[in-house]
Amino acid sequence: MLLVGCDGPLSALSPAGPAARDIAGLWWAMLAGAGALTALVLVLLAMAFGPPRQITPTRWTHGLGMGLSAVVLIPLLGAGLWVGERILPRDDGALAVRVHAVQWHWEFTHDGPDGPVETRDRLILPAGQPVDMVITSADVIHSLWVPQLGGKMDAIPGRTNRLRLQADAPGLLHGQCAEFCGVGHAVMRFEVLVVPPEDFEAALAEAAGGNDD
Ligand SMILES: [Cu+2]
Repeated sequence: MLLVGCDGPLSALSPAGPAARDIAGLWWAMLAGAGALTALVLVLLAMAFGPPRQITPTRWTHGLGMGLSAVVLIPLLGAGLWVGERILPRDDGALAVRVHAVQWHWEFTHDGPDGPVETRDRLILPAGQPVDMVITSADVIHSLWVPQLGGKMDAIPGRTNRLRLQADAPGLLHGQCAEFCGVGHAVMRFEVLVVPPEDFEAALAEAAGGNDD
């Protein structure tokens, strides 16, 4: 029942894209691993109250100290590297959106059919294709996070960071600044409008029209 609380628009456990799915899978694997280790510790604790056993020191150091750590840590490290590498942006000509963080809002600049389209606190993405966020900051460190699409990426003054996001299907998702950045941090939220790829240019044109008002 507690897991019901893990659902919702800002939950990394209800993924809506491939990177978020990988991250959620890793989260569940780590939860299972932590559960297994907790159970093992409880078993060892229970055994400690039983009669003394003859366990050689080498068995402790090699078996539990090295063997168990290797069994747990090597797959976890491997999975972490694999997932991490898969969600990195790469030079494959993917769409890019410039993301500029300002105390306390987000400015998104999309490449529209008639030039750049700037939106405030609203990111527009085409469904089913990778889009690279090119992230900068005007003042302090912020962090771009759309939990249902992927991990966080810091927006750091004087630096450009990249984060690849991909959404499965059209819909409205939500994002939030994930690095405390001052009194307005809690309200530094934004919407992610995911549209069918064939409607992407129309959505940008509409957003550009809205900006002129
Ligand atoms: Cu913030």
